[in-house]
Amino acid sequence: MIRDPDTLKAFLETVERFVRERLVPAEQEVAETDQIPADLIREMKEMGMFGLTIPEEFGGLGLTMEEEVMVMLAMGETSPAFRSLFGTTVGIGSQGILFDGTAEQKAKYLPKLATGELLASFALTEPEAGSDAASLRTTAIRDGDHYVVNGTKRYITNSPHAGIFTLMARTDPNNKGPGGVTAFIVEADTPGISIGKVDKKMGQRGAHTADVIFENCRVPASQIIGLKEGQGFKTAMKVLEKGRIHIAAIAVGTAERMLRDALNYAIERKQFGQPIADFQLVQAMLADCKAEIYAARCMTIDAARKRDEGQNVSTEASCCKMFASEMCGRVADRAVQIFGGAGYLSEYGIERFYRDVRLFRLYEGTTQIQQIVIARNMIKEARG
Ligand code: COS
Repeated sequence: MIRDPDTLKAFLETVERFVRERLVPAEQEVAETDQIPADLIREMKEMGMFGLTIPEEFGGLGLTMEEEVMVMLAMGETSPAFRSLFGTTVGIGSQGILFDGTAEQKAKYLPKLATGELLASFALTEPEAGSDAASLRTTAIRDGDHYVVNGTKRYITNSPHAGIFTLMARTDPNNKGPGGVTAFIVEADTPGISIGKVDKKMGQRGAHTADVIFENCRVPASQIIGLKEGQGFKTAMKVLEKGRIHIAAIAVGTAERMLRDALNYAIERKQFGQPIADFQLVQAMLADCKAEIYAARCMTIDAARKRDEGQNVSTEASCCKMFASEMCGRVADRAVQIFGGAGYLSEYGIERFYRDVRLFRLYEGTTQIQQIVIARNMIKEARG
């Protein structure tokens, strides 16, 4: 749902200009230094990027899902690391508080998240619990009016910078399934929390992930999201469902950028006396990319609109996350192919995107998890 087309258009133009004039020129520097310059972070905060999804009453922009998709399509036009900087704060890190938190929890945290004063991370994955999220082993054992948390969370995006964690921990050791999991808001400066060394990744340099280790970390019972034990897995699933539409949009946007770079290169690069864009085998690759991007774009917008209408979009969210991320991988591969030998050299930038987008097929649910969600929903519906 687009609430006011003129307001959205003006905001999108601001984002597009920022991406074009400030972020694209900084891509190589970020890749080399693994740091996003402080002035760019400040500008993103000023633009409201950390508050995209936080309701206006808490100081954010309160974008609908469809509006958020439009912004992510625009952000896709540059290195995914820039999106990642605010992605956990507008997405998986904050939305659990918004969906299931108490009025006090929302009032305390959402305004600071909206301005970017506070960054949020989502702490679900563990060394032994990834796709099988319900098997997580981190424990939170009640002790008076606190819970004592012990365990390790892995690959936690933005954890070195986070002010709060949306933490999923097992409060009922006798319940090894999803019902034993509770979601907490844990402030990062709580004694007993330490952050591991920043992971060395295949791509997305500038976006930082690390382990988060909890050792006898005492968290007040008042920090349970919604004050209800045993609801954490459902909160996590709801958050991830929305996140999957967001990731689909960023995958579409990034694919569009790679295709444009490949098209421009194909028009400039001459072989056998003519631009390689005039060869039909190159044209086939360009056309396949265009059609697949168009399909993923339509799917993502459709899923967003249905979610805004209040429909259950579990299946659609997984369909568009799976299709868009896999499509983005194919586009990246063809783009490198069109660049030929230049595609393998870092100075042309396309190999960086090729590595960066590989993550889209993995995080917020692998392609195989999306397949499981889609098929399970189909079977459930058919059985009635
Ligand atoms: N919204 C609301 N509730 C949901 C839900 C959703 N999208 N998905 C599941 N639930 C609920 C179920 O309805 C069920 O509730 P009841 O017990 O009341 O029936 C409960 O959550 C457990 O669901 P389910 O039985 O499907 O859990 P499983 O352990 O079988 O796990 C998968 C399901 C595999 C889909 C889940 O573990 C998953 O999504 N894994 C991937 C995790 C992931 O994306 N990790 C990325 C890390 S963060 S970057």
